[in-house]
Amino acid sequence: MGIIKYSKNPILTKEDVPFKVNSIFNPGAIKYKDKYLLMCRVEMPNGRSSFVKAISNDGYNFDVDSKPTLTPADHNDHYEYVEWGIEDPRITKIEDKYYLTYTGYSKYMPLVMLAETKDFETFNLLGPITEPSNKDCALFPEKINGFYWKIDRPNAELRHDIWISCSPDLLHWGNYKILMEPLNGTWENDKIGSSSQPIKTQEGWLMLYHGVRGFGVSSLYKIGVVLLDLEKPWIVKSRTKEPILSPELDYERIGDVQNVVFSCGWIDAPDGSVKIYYSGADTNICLAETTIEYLLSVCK
Ligand code: M1P
Repeated sequence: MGIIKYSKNPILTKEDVPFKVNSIFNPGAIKYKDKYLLMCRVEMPNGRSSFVKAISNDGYNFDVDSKPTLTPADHNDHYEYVEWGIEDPRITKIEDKYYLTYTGYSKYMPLVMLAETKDFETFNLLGPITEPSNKDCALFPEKINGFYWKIDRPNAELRHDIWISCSPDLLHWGNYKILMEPLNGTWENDKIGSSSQPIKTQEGWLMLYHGVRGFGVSSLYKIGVVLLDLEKPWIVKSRTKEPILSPELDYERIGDVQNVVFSCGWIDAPDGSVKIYYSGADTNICLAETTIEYLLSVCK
C-alpha cells in the first residue's frame, strides 16, 4: 500500500475551530469509546498554546470542541512550568487510564509534563517528569520487565538525541539510556525526536520519529520509523534509511513554520491499517494512511 496522504488534506484548519485561534496542529491521537480522538494543540491569539479535543466517527471528519480542553491556567500547582503554553501532546492508554505527555513551556524552557485522564474531560495533572530542556516524550502502553518506559529528547549542549528511561510509578524515572542519535549527513542530520506513542507488533515496538536538517534559514522536518526490541526496548532493531513523510505539498510547505511535517500520534486498527495524524507547516492537521506491514517493511 505504501503511504498515502489523504486527498482532502488538511482535515482541520483554524477555520474549523469554534473560537479564535492562530492555528491548530500537532495532535495526539487515540481511539476512545470507538471514536477517533485528537487532542490538538491550538495556538491562541496571544501566541501561547492550549489543547482542544476533536472527535470523529470515521477518522476523516472531525468536530472540534467549542472551548479548550486543557489550558496553562488549569495547571494550578505547576503553572510556572507551563506559563508560556502547553504543546505537542502524545497519548498512551495504560491499563484503564489515558496518559498525556506534553511540553510545558515557560521561562525555564521546555520540559515534559504528565497528565492522566479516564474521560478526556477531567485531568489529574501530575506535573513535570523531566527537567528542562526536554520534549517529544512518548510512553509505552504496557509495563516491560516490570517497569513503565518513556522515550524523550533532552537537549544536551549541542546534542539532540532520543533517550529511553524507566519508572516503577510513571513519576520517578531512571536507568537512562541513549536510544538513537541523528545520522550525520542525512535528512535527520541536525536533530531527531520521538513522534508517536509506540505500537506493539509481532516484530517489535514501532514508533514514528522526526528528523531535521537545516538548509540556510529553513529547517526541513521529515518523519521516519524505528523498530525497537519487544523485551529490551532500548535496543533499536532497525530504522528507516529514508523518511516516510516529507513536506512536499503547499499545505506542508507554507505556513507559520515552512517545510515541516510533524506528528504526535497515530491510530492502528485490528486489520493492520494505520492512520497517521500529522501537521503541515505548524499550521493545520493532516492525515496519511498506511499499514503496519508497510512500516515494518521500510524499517528493514
Ligand atoms: O517547527 C517544527 C517543530 O519544532 C519543534 O519540535 P522539535 O523541538 O522536536 O524540533 C516544536 O516546537 C514543534 O511544536 C514544532 O512542530
